[in-house]
Amino acid sequence: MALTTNKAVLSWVDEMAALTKPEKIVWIDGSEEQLAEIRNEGIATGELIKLNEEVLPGCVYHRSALNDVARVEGRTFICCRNKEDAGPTNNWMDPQEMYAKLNGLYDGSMKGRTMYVIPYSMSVVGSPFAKYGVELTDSIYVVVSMAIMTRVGANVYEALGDSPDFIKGLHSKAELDEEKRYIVHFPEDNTIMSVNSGYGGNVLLGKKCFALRIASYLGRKENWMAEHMLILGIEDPEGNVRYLAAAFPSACGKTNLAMLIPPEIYTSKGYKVWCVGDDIAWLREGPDGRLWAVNPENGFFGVAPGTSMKSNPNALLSTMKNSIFTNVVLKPDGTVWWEGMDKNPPTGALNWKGEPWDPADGSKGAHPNSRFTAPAKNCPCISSEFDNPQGVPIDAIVFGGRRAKTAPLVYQSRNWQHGVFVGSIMASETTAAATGAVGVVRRDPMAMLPFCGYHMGDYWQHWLNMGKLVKNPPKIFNVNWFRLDDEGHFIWPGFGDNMRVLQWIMARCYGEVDAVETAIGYVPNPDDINVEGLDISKAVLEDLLTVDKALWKEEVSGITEFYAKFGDKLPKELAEELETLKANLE
Ligand code: GTP
Ligand code: SPV
Ligand code: MN
Repeated sequence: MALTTNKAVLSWVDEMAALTKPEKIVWIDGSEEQLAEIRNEGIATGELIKLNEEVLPGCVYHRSALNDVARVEGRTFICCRNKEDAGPTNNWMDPQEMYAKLNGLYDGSMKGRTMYVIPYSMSVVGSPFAKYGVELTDSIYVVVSMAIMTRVGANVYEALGDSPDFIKGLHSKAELDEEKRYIVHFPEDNTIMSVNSGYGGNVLLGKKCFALRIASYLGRKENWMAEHMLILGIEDPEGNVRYLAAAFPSACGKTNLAMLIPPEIYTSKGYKVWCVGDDIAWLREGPDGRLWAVNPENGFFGVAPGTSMKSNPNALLSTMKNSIFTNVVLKPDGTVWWEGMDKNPPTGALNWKGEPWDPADGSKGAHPNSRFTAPAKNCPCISSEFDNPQGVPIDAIVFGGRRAKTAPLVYQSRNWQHGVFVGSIMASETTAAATGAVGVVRRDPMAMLPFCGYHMGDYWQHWLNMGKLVKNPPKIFNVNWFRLDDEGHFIWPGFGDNMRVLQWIMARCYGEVDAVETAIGYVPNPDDINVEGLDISKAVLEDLLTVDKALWKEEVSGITEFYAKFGDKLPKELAEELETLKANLE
């Protein structure tokens, strides 16, 4: 039975049901009883596999199709009326043409299946940041995942009342045909349509589709920002907590940084790090003129490989109950494994494809983009402010990517405008989070290349405008944990030791430490990075902090080429910053 009398919801559900022709419609109310029933149905059909109840209570395993294990950027579209508004970095098609094409693909796609109607909120229901969505899907995996990743419940209908102001999301697995796979956004219609996929980032429509692509478009109209950022709080021994938000491209360390455990020299003094979010931040000016942020999600969809009790215990502990594991190794005892969890690959297990797996044959057991889906509340270091509807005040914005060379361990921009430039020139090696080549350096401005729902030039202008609108904006930094030595090893230890860099960043925000001005911005005095308890020589640290002018001149040509794509949509402030950089390198 329908759980709402909202006419816009009812007529849209009717219309989509007439198109996709499901056998029945189930209205999700968010109750544990209903979810348990649906989970059991998924277990009965094999869509989900129940895991060991003693070790992993409430957990299930899921495999996506072999051709369907990552985001598909080439098949992701922004369909606004004017092609120009989507910009040079998005795929575009005329909305009417795209609706016609999709209607063909959805026609009867749910025959013999159930259509689930999922009401969900991004951010706490009733928060000034909150936005509501309804996702229609024929996938039980999507229902149980959305119930972890977002706030699902009939209270969303109450908050919505009679308003048509919700994001429509239609998802159908259809035939999982990769030639007919489309992830489409109609920002002018508040609509998302996803078809022929079952992979998280393509089908959990609250996440990248809504909370980044649609939300970035809404944020520009409504003077706020939707960003691919983690949010964390650093508590000092006196109990003050200061927050920062950091944008790194997919699989470049947001989850790891957001949950970091500081080195012993910090914990022994009473420092703590609290996680507010690991992937998405919505930011707006607060009443005090600072920039405040919420994490609109309710769970973590994290990269499994490399997650261990050594590298990220907080993430691993988050997955110990009521979680979903996708495309990892399934052990005979009903537990899971992945590369980097420990040094003991299991025998007698099934690999991510569901085949008997012999670790000795050299193949990977888990897919490199295998993931866990875990409730945020499970995280031992979840912030007390996680559910605060007002969010947290942000002192620093940090950009970063995977760069073998060029980018130093950390540097600070000279001011907001220069900081926007620093974000706009971000580059990083591609990872397994999206289909295509891995390890290729590409420009990924603000880590939003695959997620900006409109013209990237307008997006940069919006960033510049926000710096003027917000009376007391955060300071902007750039980090790089991924510099390699000549043998191809990471020079910086990373993970928990990144706390040493965060401490310098916070000290800069509060005017507590000096810095050295270079061509690209302010770099730490090597003595100001605390390396106590770390086996790293001063020479190596100096090397990590060097700004190699020859490499940066190459960088300038790369940026010039990239900026040329944006024509007269490139904000003049950014063109000026590029000129300044060029001059500084002479
Ligand atoms: P998405 O969920 O795809 O947006 O990714 P994410 O940014 O949250 O990435 P995540 O934290 O899951 O990290 C992905 C990979 O980066 C893992 O393989 C980690 O082992 C590696 N990684 C994270 N932090 C560090 C670090 O400080 N140093 C090094 N060398 N590797 C790191
Ligand atoms: C990313 O790729 O940046 C992710 C995973 O966080 S997905 O939800 O698939 O986009
Ligand atoms: Mn992400």
